Amino acid sequence: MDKREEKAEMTVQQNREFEDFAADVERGLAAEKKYISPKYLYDEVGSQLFEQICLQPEYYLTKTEASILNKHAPVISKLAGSNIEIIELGSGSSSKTAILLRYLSLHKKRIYYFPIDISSSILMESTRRLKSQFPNVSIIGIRSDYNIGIDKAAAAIATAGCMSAERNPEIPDMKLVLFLGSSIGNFELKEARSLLGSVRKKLHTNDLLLVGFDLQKDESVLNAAYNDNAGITAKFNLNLLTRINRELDGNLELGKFEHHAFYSPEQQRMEMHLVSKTDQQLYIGALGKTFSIRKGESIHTENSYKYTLNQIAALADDCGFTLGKNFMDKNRWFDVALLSPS
Ligand code: AVJ
Repeated sequence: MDKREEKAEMTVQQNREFEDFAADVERGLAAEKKYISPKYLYDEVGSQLFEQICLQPEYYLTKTEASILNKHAPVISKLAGSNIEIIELGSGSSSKTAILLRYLSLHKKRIYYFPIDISSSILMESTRRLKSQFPNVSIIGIRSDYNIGIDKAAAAIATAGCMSAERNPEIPDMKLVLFLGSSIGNFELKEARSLLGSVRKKLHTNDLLLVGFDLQKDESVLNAAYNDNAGITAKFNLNLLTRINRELDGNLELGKFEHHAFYSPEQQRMEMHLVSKTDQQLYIGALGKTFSIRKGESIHTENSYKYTLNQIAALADDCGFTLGKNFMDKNRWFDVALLSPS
């Protein structure tokens, strides 16, 4: 592709993303219970805010998962072959993957790493950092959401596999798929099954899947994690309105909404909402439409399901995986589940 074609390609993709966002916002704001998919929280600013959330004292998830990976990296590394392809869904800053790469790169001959993320800015930043940190690892970033990302990674692997066979005989002998951070918690059980099911179809007997699950725990711990004192989670949630204003020419006033996050024991999930403080009209220029919202009515922006070990085992089983190991912290707040094709 030359520069001009590259640009044209770019525009086509950006157009499609704009259309998707506009259509999803239209559907979500017209619904009886207003909602917008959490994937739209991650524009450039949103992705940076999420990185800040991970540093907040109340947000135990990232720290706990990192400590689990630090502790068990040797075992995980031993299970992997000597030439390995790592595919990560929703790689973000890749900071937790760096823990594994640090260990794997000492012991493995050849490592390909395909980080997949929806945010191009964070993907470019993290691939640049990782390339200098791990010069021996081949890193190919894929900007995409999960479903399309898996296919793109599989295609890239096919090409990379050919390239590596030409240059050296070390053809990767296994895939390690990473789905960390409890991002799986954003999905309804049905969607989680379909996502893991489609990952399963891409894997062979010797491949492995690591999935980070946030576990059920005391409600006060959960509520604090999504209502940090510094107000970063609130900013992260409200930034969705800024994104709508910028990308869809909206007139939404951030001061007229409130961040609301709470644990629902019935649904076994954290819910995040933007609650309207007044009766108001929401005008979206790109749609040429106005949506009414009442005082106290909310736009539901995220679910974050919390799992039990039994639910994890059942999910693995439903998707054609055998649950090999639950790597957990002492408190049993978080689980990194190791799954292999049954
Ligand atoms: C990235 C989906 C795992 O649900 O905990 C953090 C996103 N939302 N604080 C989560 C999030 C509010 C996060 N995941």
